[in-house]
Amino acid sequence: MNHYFSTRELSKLCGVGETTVKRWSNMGLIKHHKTVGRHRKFKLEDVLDFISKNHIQIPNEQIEQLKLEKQSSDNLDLGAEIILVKGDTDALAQRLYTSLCAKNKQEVEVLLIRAFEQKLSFATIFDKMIAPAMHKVGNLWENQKICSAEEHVISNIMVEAIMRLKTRYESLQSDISLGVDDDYGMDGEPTLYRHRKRHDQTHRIKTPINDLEQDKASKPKVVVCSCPEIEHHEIALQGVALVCASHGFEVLYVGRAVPFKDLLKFIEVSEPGLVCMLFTSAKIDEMLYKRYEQFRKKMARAKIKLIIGGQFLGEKKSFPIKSDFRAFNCVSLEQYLKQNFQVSSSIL
Ligand code: B12
Repeated sequence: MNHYFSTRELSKLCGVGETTVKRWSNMGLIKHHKTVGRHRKFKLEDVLDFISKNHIQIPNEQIEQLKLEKQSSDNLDLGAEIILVKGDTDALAQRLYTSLCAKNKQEVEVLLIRAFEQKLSFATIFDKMIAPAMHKVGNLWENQKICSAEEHVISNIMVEAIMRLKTRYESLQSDISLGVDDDYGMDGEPTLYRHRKRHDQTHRIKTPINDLEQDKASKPKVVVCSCPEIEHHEIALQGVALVCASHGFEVLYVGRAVPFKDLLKFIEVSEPGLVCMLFTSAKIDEMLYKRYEQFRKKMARAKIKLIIGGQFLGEKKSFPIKSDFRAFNCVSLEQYLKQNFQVSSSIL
């Protein structure tokens, strides 16, 4: 359940119509906030307050459940929640950075999950929140304000929070497939999630995605997400994986520092439609460049699209890294996917 209620959710809880809830909020009986899309949202705390002051009859166990949820949401103060409701991504990035520096793991997790619940896309969460916050952490390390060990702890907190976000997303996906997504939507607006088709219970992605030029079959496109050899930065790759998954791709996440020969073997058996590769700081010397070029040419021959992205801090002018597409960030990846593949509908 969200920590904010939509008008519809609140009307269900109180057993009244949505118009009644709107009237209550217009009369100031219950406080509301507006989302970026100008929908009303009711904070859990205000709902509890309203229920008790107005003696609304709600089963005890439901009240207890709400109180439990309130406890778990209390670690994020109202200031941060308002930022989330307004979708102020700069303030969100700053807030994330502060929570990371304080090593406040729970707050980092809550921030990401709330951002997701407020319908920020994975691309926005990574481009506008995680990247700026992590770049600042990098500056702290570069200026010796934090040591390597501290930077590692912060990175691990970030990675764990992303994993939580992924789990949250996946559980929502399986709820949808089971048809229990009815309450997930704002103020009666049709939720985008409902456009998704039901699917079988395997881990394969359900949305039909078809390469424009090729097959129109319902088989999902497979994407392999990998770092090249000697590249240990992979946080952005986790964002790439989530962006692809949320557009219906089946993601095979290979991760950090994979030798090209091993990656090739894996690609032969998994037959992806595209490969996304991250270049943050991998130093591109002549030997690595040769191996990469061989890999790239094999991808081209197999008609597998190769998308690269990252900060390219180790790229040399003499060894320019070629690909089918160089993504500037996750939003540009999203645009590329939409232009080159038939993505049924973004679920975010
Ligand atoms: C976290 C971190 C680490 C962690 C990584 C943990 C992990 N699990 O990923 C650890 C501790 C392992 C690490 C190790 C090292 N690090 Co480091 N690290 C960072 C740090 C602080 C954050 C990186 C990050 O996660 N950013 C968050 C992501 C989301 O942002 P992003 O990379 O910009 O990605 C965005 C876009 O570029 C794009 N994108 C990125 N990749 C891709 C890929 C695709 C396919 C697409 C479509 C898009 C895309 O989308 C993202 C969202 O907008 C950076 C600072 C920085 N400036 O980034 C330093 C930094 C990259 N590290 C640095 C260094 C020096 C190192 C080490 C050499 C340190 C050492 N002596 O051991 C090693 C190198 C290891 C190696 N061989 O790879 C330097 C690199 C300097 C340089 N010129 O090369 C940096 C810049 C720090 C600094 N300010 O000096 N690091």
